[in-house]
Order: sequence, then C-alpha cells, then structure tokens
Amino acid sequence: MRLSRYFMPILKENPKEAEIVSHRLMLRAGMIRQQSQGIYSWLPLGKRVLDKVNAIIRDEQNRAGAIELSMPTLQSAELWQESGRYDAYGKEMLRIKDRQDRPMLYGPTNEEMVTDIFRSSVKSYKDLPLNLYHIQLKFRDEIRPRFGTMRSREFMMKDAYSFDLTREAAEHSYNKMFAAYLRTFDRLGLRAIPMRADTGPIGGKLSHEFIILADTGESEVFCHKDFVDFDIPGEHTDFDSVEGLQAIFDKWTSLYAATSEMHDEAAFNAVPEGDRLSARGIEVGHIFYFGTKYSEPMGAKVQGPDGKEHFVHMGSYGIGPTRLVPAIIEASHDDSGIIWPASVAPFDIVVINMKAGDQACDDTCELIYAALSKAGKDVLYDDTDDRAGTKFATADLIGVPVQIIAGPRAVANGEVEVKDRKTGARETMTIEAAINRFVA
Ligand code: P5A
Repeated sequence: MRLSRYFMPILKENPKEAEIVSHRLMLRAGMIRQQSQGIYSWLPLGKRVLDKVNAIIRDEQNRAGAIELSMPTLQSAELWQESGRYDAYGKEMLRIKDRQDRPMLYGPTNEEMVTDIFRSSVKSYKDLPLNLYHIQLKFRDEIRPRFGTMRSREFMMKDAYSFDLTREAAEHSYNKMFAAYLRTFDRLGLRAIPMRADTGPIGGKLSHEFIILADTGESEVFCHKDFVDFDIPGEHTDFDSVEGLQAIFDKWTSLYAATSEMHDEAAFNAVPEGDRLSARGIEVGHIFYFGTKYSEPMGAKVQGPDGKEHFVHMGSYGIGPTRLVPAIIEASHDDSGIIWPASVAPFDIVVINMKAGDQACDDTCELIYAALSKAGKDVLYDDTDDRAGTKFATADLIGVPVQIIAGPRAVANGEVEVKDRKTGARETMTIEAAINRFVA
C-alpha cells in the first residue's frame, strides 16, 4: 500500500474526548471515527487490525470444532418472548418496529435465534455435539458507553453456542472453548486469566470471564499471581480428548481467580500474601454453561439413545473483537504510539522514503516495496512528500513492527536502516540484506 493513495487520517493533536491511552491512539492513528455516541466506523487502518484479530479468533474456533454461520443483526421479538427475556432484558435492548408495526430488536446476543435454528433441524443425539458461531455486530444501549470501542453501544462479538445431550458432554464443550480462548488470547499477544464470573442476563451457574490485567480496566479482579506464567495449551492440543481438556481446565482453575462480583474475601486471604494479585482488568471474553435455560422454554430437544426426548444442554461463548483491539493497545504502547504484536499488526513493514523525489531514494524504496510485497508481506510504503520527522512520528504512532528507512546518505552507499519499533534498535545494512531478512 502506498501511503499517498491510502486513507489514514492521522490527528496531530491529542483528542480531548479520549480518557485512556488506547482511545487516544486509535483516534490519532486514524483507526476509528465516532459516528454517534458509542457507535464507530472502523477506518482502513483499524479495519486491517480488526480483520487480523478476527482471523485468529476464527482459526482457533475452527480448531476447537466450532462451525461458522452468519445470523442477522435484527431479530423478531417473538423469539425473545418465548424464552422470557424480552421483558427481562430491559433498556439495554434496542427495540424497533417495522412497517407492519411488528416488534423487532437489534440483537444484543443470539441465544434465542441459534436455539431456533437448532430446533428446526436437529432431532437426534447422533447430530451432537454441535457448536455454531458467528462474528457479528451487536447492539446494547449501555448506560455509559466509554473509552472508544472498549465499551461501545454497537460492537462486534464472536459468539458461539454449544448443544449437547448431557451435562457431562456440555462440560466437555465448555472445556473446548476454555482451551481455545487461552490459545486465542495468547496468539493476540495477550495474557488473559480466566476468572469465576457472574452470569448476569445470560444465566446459568458455571461461567468464566477472561481478563487482561490493565490499570485502565473497568473490572476489579483478584487472583493468584502464578497465572501470569502458566503454560498455554499447544497447537496440537487434542480437542476430542475429554481427559486432556479437563486437565487444562483443572489446572487453570486450581488457584484463586475471581471478578469483584464473585470475590470471596476469606478464600483470597487464604492465598499467601506475596502471591495475591489485586488489580484492574479488561474483560475480553466470557463463557457460560446454562444447561436447559433456553432449550426448555423454546422446545429444543433431541431423541436420545434411550429413544426418549431430551432438552439439550447449552453453553454460549463470547469474545469482543472491537474491545480486544484497544485492549491490545493498552497492553502494548509507549510514549510515541502503538506497538503491535506481529500477529495483528496492520502492516508487517513500513518503508520510509526520507526524500521522496530523489531518484536514488525512490528507486531503492520501489525495489524494496516490490520485493517484500511479492514475498507476501503486507507493506506500507510512505512515498508522501512529508518531512522525514513527520514520517518517523507517523510510523511510530501506527506501530508497524519493522521500519525500513531509506535516506540519501545511506542509499548512496547502497544501504538502508532497519528499525525495530518495539526495542527501538536500528541497524544499517545493504539493501539486499534488508530484503533477505524479511523474505526468508
Ligand atoms: C456469550 C456469547 C454474552 O453475550 N452470549 C453470546 C454471551 N456474553 S457477554 O459477556 O455479555 O459478552 C461477550 C463479550 O462481548 C464483549 N462486549 C463488549 N464489547 C464492547 N462493547 C460492549 N458494550 C460490550 N459488551 C460486551 C466483551 O468482550 C464480552 O466478554
């Protein structure tokens, strides 16, 4: 991508409305724009990061055996009347009427709709287990939308829903998502700790929130500090192994970890004082097992091996991609801007032409840009005629992991500078060496 032809509206000044660093940096880097309270557009740079986050989420959902579909954002009120949640959900639900005056709503979550899909076509235990997910916009008319896309009214959610014949089988489905979430957040460069959580309007008894520790987090959390160094389940985790996944779950729930709603002061005080971590955190995921809460009132049942009908046991599993992007920034930035983990960076490399219009600089940059693009790298080429200082500031602000800098003096020697955004380390090397480093 040539910056001169891209759309990346950088702000020079700090936006006044932004209270936390991620919101400030997302606005300054031209990633998002507020359209109305708690409702955002994702501008091209932000969209690239969001897409990469979603690709990792999708990859891990698929690995764990979940199947992707796509459900609509607008739902009929009837379904919610069946489950009993239409009145119970309260003012957070945006209620709409269509031209025939039929009550509709903008979905805050999809338990009812997916249960409707399930009951219409699954009739036998032989079709279980089943886990269906989508990555879709949701709307919740939050009392206090704030911190940009961290807590917005319209937001994106990956929501998965599992269906099983028995409670035991449903627990295995829960454990699959539990392990998949540990892997997902790790691949996003984050350490997320599962904590016992309140189930709120979704319901059920068993529930974990996945929390990232951050001073700007909205939740107050309490846990054993060893969680910070626990091993993440590997790439070859067998998601069909009931014992294997139970062992992962048991290990990750063996020490104290709870959000403030579930906090047990006495149990926490039993943790040796030096091991206690009392901190603030960002909830990036939340998983639930709620048994037959929806399947019973909505009549979602299958025939079991005993020939009888059984209401299915269900769970639901959410991740907030539009919250994860600012959460990653909260965890990874410095005074100059964002520092993206390579896995979600909007571009892999930025090529900075310090003197656009200078033949040697232009030729060098074009050569590097073409070679790296051809090798499959996402390259941003700053070919604008801004001052070098402005270009460096922009590159640091948008947080691309590697900068290749071509200035007239180095280029005259057949060299460029390679800068690591995270460490700030700079290395001068031949043009060929710079290309080879990233093509290998
Ligand atoms: C689980 C999947 C549910 O809605 N039903 C379907 C269950 N869970 S939840 O905890 O309410 O939300 C899941 C995740 O969505 C993100 N999230 C938000 N992100 C941004 N702005 C919001 N207002 C918002 N509300 C929820 C969180 O990451 C949450 O864990």
